[in-house]
Amino acid sequence: MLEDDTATRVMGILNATPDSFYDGGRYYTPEEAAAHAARMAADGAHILDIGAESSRPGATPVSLEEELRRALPAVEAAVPTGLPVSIDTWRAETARRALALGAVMVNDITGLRGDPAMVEVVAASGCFCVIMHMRGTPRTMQDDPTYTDVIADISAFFEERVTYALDNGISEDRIWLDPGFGFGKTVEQNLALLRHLDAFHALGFPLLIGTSNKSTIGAVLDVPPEDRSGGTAATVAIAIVKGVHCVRVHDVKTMARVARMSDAVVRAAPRSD
Ligand code: HH2
Repeated sequence: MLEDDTATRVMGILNATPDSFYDGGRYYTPEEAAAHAARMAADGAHILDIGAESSRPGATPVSLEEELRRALPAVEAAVPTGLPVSIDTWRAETARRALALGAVMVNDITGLRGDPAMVEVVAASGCFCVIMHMRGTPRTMQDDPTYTDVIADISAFFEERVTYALDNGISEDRIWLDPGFGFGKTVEQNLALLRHLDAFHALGFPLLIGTSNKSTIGAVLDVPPEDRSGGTAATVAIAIVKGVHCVRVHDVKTMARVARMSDAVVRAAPRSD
């Protein structure tokens, strides 16, 4: 999925949820999901990420049955675009069923901690896997998030999780890491994460980040979710300067342009003079 390493990958978000903080309720039916997937493909997405359970702070988990009912038709709607499809879930059964329908990546916001069966599903399928950092669960993650050193603590978490993944049969070349912008971090900690994103390169895995329209942008700019495009663009450009491999975004058309423009500056051939 990273064959041509000159371009930042754009992961388009498709939330088949009624309650996501930004696009809740918009792509709920299979027809809406298919139309949105096709639009994101036309707009320059490289990967489509399907989620069926909101992870916004304080969100209540849905049942497995409900997650399957929402996610599987959306995966079926996204696969025909021909783009790699990622399933945003922490449940092994949802991952297994989505992979059987053609998904090729599991995006697990719990970093393979939410369901003990997940590691085996990922290892057996040979799919890609995003290991994301989150402190606590979506319900509890914003209760007084404290770290000794946010970057060092997340790095230590990644080291432990990567060891777990490798020990359980996931191939090294299938692992991507995501520091979890907005997951159990204060505004200051989220900004520090972006500022020091390059520190995670030492671990040797592709990096993904999802800043799109999140509340840290709202806190800095004092604007509601639907008015955070400029702030999102700034975070995407900065993440690319810091060497991220993939950005997870809602507005693919605009952010694909931000990514291409940033790439043109950052990934140009080194100066020969
Ligand atoms: N953020 C959200 C959900 N999944 N996955 C990864 N790897 N990284 C992220 O930053 C990330 C994620 C939350 O954003 P969104 O899907 O737009 O909202 P909601 O959880 O309310 O559906």
